[in-house]
Amino acid sequence: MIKDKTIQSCLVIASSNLGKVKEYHRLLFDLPITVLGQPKDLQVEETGKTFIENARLKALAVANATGEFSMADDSGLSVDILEGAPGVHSARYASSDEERINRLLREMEPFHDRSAHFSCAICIASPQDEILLEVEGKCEGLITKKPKGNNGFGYDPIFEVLNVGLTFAEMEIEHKKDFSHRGKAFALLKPGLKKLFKC
Ligand code: ITT
Repeated sequence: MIKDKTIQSCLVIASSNLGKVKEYHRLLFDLPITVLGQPKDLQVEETGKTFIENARLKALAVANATGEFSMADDSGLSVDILEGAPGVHSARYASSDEERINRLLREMEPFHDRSAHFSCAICIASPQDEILLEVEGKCEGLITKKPKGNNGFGYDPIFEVLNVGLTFAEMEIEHKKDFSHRGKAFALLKPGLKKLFKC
């Protein structure tokens, strides 16, 4: 049965990353949308070459599996001196957040230039296999020499926001969204999301 889009009120967050999911709950809290988690056993292969391609793949797979609108986020850290690595491979760079951070710090040891940016692509898909909305946000910064701060997730302890002087892990979730790649992407998404959910 094709769902009537005029009564759409549920949105599945197509992510198994608890750090991301927590940030989306915060970003969506003032909208009258019922936020659902994705099925636990669902694995989507990220075969895209860009963040937006991977966000589309995840959003379509989860919308299809659940029969609900879904929102996927593909994001990652690109380091200038490493020619954009780890980039779309950020999650696969090592097997835990701690090992990913250690690997990146090791690879950057010989270099003086610590410039990097975070990217976030968000895509909303329908169960009818349509991409409804897609946006991208970026945040410029520097890779620190050692981890700083205890908040957040992933690479947050080693990413210092340009001209702010704090790592994401030194910011509260509320503060991070004002600077982050995800906060910026979501700000671009929000008007379209409100139209889609008629709120
Ligand atoms: P899903 O695909 O299920 O959403 P994932 O962790 O595999 O989860 P990605 O493929 O988008 O997500 O990989 C993103 C990687 O970049 C992952 O290692 C994250 O921890 C890291 N990352 C993304 N946004 C981040 C942020 O705001 N702070 C720190 N690390 C971040």
